[in-house]
Amino acid sequence: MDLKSLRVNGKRLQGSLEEMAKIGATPSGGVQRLALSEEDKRARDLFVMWLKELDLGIIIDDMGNIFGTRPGRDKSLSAVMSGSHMDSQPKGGRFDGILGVMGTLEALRSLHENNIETERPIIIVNWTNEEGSRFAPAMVGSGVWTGNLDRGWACDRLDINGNRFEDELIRISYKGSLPAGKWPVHAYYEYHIEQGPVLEKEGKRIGAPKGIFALQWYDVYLEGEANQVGPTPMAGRHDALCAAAEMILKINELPQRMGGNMVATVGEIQNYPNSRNIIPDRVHFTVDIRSWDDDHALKAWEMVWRDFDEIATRRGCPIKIEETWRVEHSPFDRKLVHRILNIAEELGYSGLHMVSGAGHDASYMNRICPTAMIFVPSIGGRSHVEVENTKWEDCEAGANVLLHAILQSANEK
Ligand code: HGY
Ligand code: MN
Ligand code: MN
Repeated sequence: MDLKSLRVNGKRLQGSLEEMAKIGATPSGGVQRLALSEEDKRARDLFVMWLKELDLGIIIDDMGNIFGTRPGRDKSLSAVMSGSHMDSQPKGGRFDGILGVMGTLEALRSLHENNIETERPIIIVNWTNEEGSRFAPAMVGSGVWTGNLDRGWACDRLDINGNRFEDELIRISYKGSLPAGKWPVHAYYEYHIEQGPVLEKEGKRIGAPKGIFALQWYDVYLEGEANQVGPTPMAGRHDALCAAAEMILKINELPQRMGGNMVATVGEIQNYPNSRNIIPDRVHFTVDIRSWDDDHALKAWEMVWRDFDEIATRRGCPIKIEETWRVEHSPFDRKLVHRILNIAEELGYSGLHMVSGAGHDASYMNRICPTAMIFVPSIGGRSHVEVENTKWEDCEAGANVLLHAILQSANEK
């Protein structure tokens, strides 16, 4: 068969995505498939069933990462890997992460039904807890597998209800016996929605990010003094929520103060005791700072930390800060990035060289092997929301680019 004419089955890909979107479906058309939840388990079970239909070897490691292995003609050659994640945000979309897993599955289904053998083995992967929403930080499965996160530390991570990561993994029966740890990888591709407005604005169908921003996550804890709101004068209060409010605005102003290509967000906050007639005495909030330039992001944090210290002192609210996660920026493999742009052109799709502001498991894979990503447009640039959407024809186009990128890498010596 002329491999160049090979294409995925767009309808079958759509069917798989629609099937997965039923798992954890929310009333407004999104999904809730939090890492290691019942919904995550059901998606994993369905994924493993689909892998078995393709006679793939199944590996589940002790971080719950699921691998499907397809042998190549030359067993001595290292594998080409491709995949993403199936866990979602609390009110997430039907494409984030799952598109990359289903896109790789569709590529493997296309190879399988056409009896196409490759020189190299091909491995599909579903990484555990990419989102980091239930269990911070993000990318825990790939982080441990690539040796960038400590297994014990990861296993002890707690969700907001005090559930422990490893206990939840055992509860959903996805703690495999094989210790998560990297093996030689020839190339890693991750297919993903852009999660931003650029491709749609530029009218391009395929994005080839040159890399991913540096990501920094901090957890800030403030202590104040609770009291009855009525008799307590304003002067002398130690209101933890007011201290947090000043700090949150400092985060929002940070990119403008720092200049350059940066974003900074406070996305999560807990306020205690959270009663309308008690002055708050404990607040926890998260900080997410991203920039293409690692030093720029670090300098930003140093500057805003000084502001926090001044606010905490002035308001008499002792502060504790944890650096929860830091991933340096990832410049992807230039050869693979250009391969993706060339394939897009050969297949008649417009392409765009860009950057990724969203974090992906590819950040960690990029540290151990040549890595590149394939993006398709997010309608309205929206993601991590229930209205997240991508045109089916774009899903199919991205999967075709992925299929040929995998094929080219799997047939090179
Ligand atoms: O945070 C991110 O960008 C990804 O969704 N984990
Ligand atoms: Mn994702
Ligand atoms: Mn995400």
